[in-house]
Amino acid sequence: MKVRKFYVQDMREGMMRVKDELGPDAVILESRRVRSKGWRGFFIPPRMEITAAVDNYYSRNEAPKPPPIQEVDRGIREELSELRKIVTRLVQLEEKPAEVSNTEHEQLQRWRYHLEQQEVIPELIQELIDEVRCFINEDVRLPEAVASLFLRKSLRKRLKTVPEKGAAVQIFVGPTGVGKTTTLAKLAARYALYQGEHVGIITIDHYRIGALEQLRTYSDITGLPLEVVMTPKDLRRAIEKFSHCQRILVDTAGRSTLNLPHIKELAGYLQNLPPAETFLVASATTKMRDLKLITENFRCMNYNRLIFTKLDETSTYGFLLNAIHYTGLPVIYLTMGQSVPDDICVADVDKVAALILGEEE
Ligand SMILES: Nc1nc2c(ncn2[C@@H]2O[C@H](COP(=O)(O)OP(=O)(O)OP(=O)(O)O)[C@@H](O)[C@H]2O)c(=O)[nH]1
Ligand SMILES: [Mg+2]
Repeated sequence: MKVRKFYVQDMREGMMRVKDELGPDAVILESRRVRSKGWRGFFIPPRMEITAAVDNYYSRNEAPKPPPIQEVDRGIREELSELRKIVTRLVQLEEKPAEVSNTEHEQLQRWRYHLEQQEVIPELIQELIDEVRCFINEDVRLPEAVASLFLRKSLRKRLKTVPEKGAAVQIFVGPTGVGKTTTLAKLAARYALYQGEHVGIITIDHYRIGALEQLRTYSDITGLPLEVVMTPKDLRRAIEKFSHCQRILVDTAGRSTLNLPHIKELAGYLQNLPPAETFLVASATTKMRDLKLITENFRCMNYNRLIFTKLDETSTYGFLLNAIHYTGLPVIYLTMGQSVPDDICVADVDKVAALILGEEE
């Protein structure tokens, strides 16, 4: 600390000198009026004595010394070594996805748990977690909102949907009671009422009591023509008959997933038809293991799109991802209620991802 006394006329001059000579950090410790010593003191007015002090004082010629060059060098070397460690770690993570360990990052653990609750199959959960593990680790902490973008991105990459453009002939196949006829009625109304298309309906369901009445009721309400066919030949003829329609919707009888002969018999109807969109209709309430069986056993129907019904009856949505994974096919429609024609929407990747991530209200 440096302490100095200043003799000045008044406080204003004193302050200026203190700041000027000791710098802006100086503080005034004491100020008082004093007379000059000797006989002159009687003839001139008393002056002001100011005592001021400052810490870390350097005179103008005495600037603080820069740290020695070796010290700067050491600092840079330490920072470089730290950077090298981070780069090496990132490269390792990139090359080899880490195995699941007991010390899995807490954020990854939460996502794993969430995906399990959504009944995503274990192999897909592992793929997703391994993929995002590169970005989420103990060294690099990201805010939850940013980190979850990586999971969303990985999820989106695995989801497939398709725009509603639609072929002229659309066929609905799938297990019993999943909502094939109801979905057909919803789409028939949508095409005819909202898009102003000419629509013809054909059914080859003459097995179940009441099936025909159900479809006839929809046909009467909407005024759309209905054809009932008994043989594969009849079906081709009916399609021919509706050739003036922009849309021909074909309902089929629900078949038990385990009854392969029945499924194959139905597949026989679908040979030699004009190019068609064939929808595999499945309920969101289907057990995970059964879903795989359905996708396999109905393969002989050559379905090329997926429709999921009864989303209003579940709160787990992993099946959407699982079904796309099992089949490699896109989901086109989702239905979420019994109301015709309202309870249906075109599936889109963001919506499906939001459902699986639990972000959809
Ligand atoms: N909650 C709910 N129920 C639905 C949905 N879609 C259809 N249903 C109901 O599911 C039941 C069966 O529907 P259908 O359309 O007859 O099913 P299907 O697949 O044609 O049945 P089969 O022809 O016997 O194989 C009916 O009670 C429908 O109202 C949906 O999205 N949500
Ligand atoms: Mg039906």
